[in-house]
Amino acid sequence: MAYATIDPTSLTVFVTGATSGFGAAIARRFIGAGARVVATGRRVERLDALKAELGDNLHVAAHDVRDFAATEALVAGLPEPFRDLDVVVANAGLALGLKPGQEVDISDWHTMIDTNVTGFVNTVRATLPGLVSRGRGHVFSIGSVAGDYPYPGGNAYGGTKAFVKQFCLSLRSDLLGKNVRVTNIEPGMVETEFSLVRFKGDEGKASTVYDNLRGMSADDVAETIYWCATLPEHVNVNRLQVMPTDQAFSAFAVHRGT
Ligand code: NDP
Ligand code: 8X3
Repeated sequence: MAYATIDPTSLTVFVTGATSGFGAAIARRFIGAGARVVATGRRVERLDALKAELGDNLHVAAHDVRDFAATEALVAGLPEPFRDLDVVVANAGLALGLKPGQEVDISDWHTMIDTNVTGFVNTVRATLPGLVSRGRGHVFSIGSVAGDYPYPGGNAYGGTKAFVKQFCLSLRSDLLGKNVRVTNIEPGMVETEFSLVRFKGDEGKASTVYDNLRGMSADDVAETIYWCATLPEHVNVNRLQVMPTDQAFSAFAVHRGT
């Protein structure tokens, strides 16, 4: 007998950070499968282009995830047939720089924390009551291998992704019995605008990150989310770590001679 998955045409998906990278790929994946998608971000011209590409099953809306009131108003004001969300992908986020902690610009730390932590919880808090009251839903956070393993210069970025991971595990406990699933996706290197943002527009530096390796694409990440979201309702993937085959772990660093 065929394995029964969730019918994607029954789903309404809300994805933040859809003007680029993972978010845009997630919107394309779910729309391609017949779902309805609400795609958000700050760059209105990118949202308009996505709308022109993906059509009537896509609703776009601009907001800054750091602004809880704006996020809550956006969710409350969603038009039919986008109002009853099933899948929420709190994806918007960024890394800024790779400097050691003692040299970092404090505003970079603040921006990462405001976006990846405060913006993330804003999205979850604005959407969760609807999922719980409808007795069905799935929240996805985008963690990172940087939240699992430390690396030089990962400081606040890794900290924000460790927060996301632990927050989601706790949220699973809160939601026991509510039929709302929670999954933290933890990708390694994926070629998007992520490194361009991390290196503040330096295209040369950004492209060397992905030079000469079989990296993962945003489509690979979108596929893992689509898979988790369409698994039968009684299955919850708690955490899913995905890396390019050509990325792995390294030995501990040791300083000698002090
Ligand atoms: P991109 O830079 O391509 O996309 C980031 C998205 O986040 C953009 O759509 C951007 O939209 C949005 N965003 C950033 N700040 C805000 C804000 N304040 N309000 C609303 N939207 C915002 O990067 P990725 O697609 O790679 O990153 C997506 C997520 O995946 C991030 O959380 C990132 O940390 C995580 N990640 C990325 C990995 C990678 O290697 N690429 C690996 C592991 C995790 P706009 O600027 O229009 O607002
Ligand atoms: C992005 C992956 O390894 O650049 O979260 O931190 S990494």
